[in-house]
Amino acid sequence: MKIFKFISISFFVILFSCVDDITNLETETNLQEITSYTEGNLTVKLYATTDLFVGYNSITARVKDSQGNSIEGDISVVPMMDMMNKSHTCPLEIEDSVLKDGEYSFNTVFVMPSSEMGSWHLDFTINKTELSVPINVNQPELSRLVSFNSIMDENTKYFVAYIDPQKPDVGQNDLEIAVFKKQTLMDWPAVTSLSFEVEPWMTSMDHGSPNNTAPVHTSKGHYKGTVNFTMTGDWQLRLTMKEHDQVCGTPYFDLYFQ
Ligand SMILES: [Cu+2]
Repeated sequence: MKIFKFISISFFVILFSCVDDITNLETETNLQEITSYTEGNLTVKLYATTDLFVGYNSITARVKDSQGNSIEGDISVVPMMDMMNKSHTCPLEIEDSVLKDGEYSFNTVFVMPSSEMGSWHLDFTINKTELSVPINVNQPELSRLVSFNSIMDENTKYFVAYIDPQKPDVGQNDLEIAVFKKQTLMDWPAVTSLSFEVEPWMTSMDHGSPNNTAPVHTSKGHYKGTVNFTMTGDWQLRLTMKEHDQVCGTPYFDLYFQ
């Protein structure tokens, strides 16, 4: 969410300095163009800080008409994956349903990579016009999403997404994760009632670190805490996830920094 705010503020500042300078927009916000898609009179360009990946992604869409004018009005988005015998969506966070200066930002957690198994598209409805933008979702080298069935209830499938630290370093780091569950193929709500324990572990040297703060729920399935790394190298961020004080899973994320 921090990134989301940063991007929104950056856009606001830049829009007043140079309305249509995409080069500037990209350099000042670290955003890169992910894809550009035109259908009929509308062009949708998608921006993010990295290529889209399996995990928590913050995406900004810019919508223009064929003359290059920014589009205003209503907008909605649904991420969809078409697979052999089914289609499904994934967790989605939207703050608004209107375009501001032709822009619309949202967060989504892609739960699978694009592959022969299935392909992703973002289905926009812009002032009643429907537009399906094909996208590519990569599997990152270090996993940023862990999914598992609850130990407590086999029918509950959780998705734990890594958000922060984006750039881990020696010392105290802000820690943020977000948790969702798969209710149906089309419904992936945030899970707000969990508690956690955290233990960073250096596997190669077999030690942990002191002074960590377990992440607690802040809002909409986001949990924040702190993590303390005592040296550079390879760390495992080990979490113990609890429902009503009963362990329901032990997701972990591998980190590496020099
Ligand atoms: Cu899929």
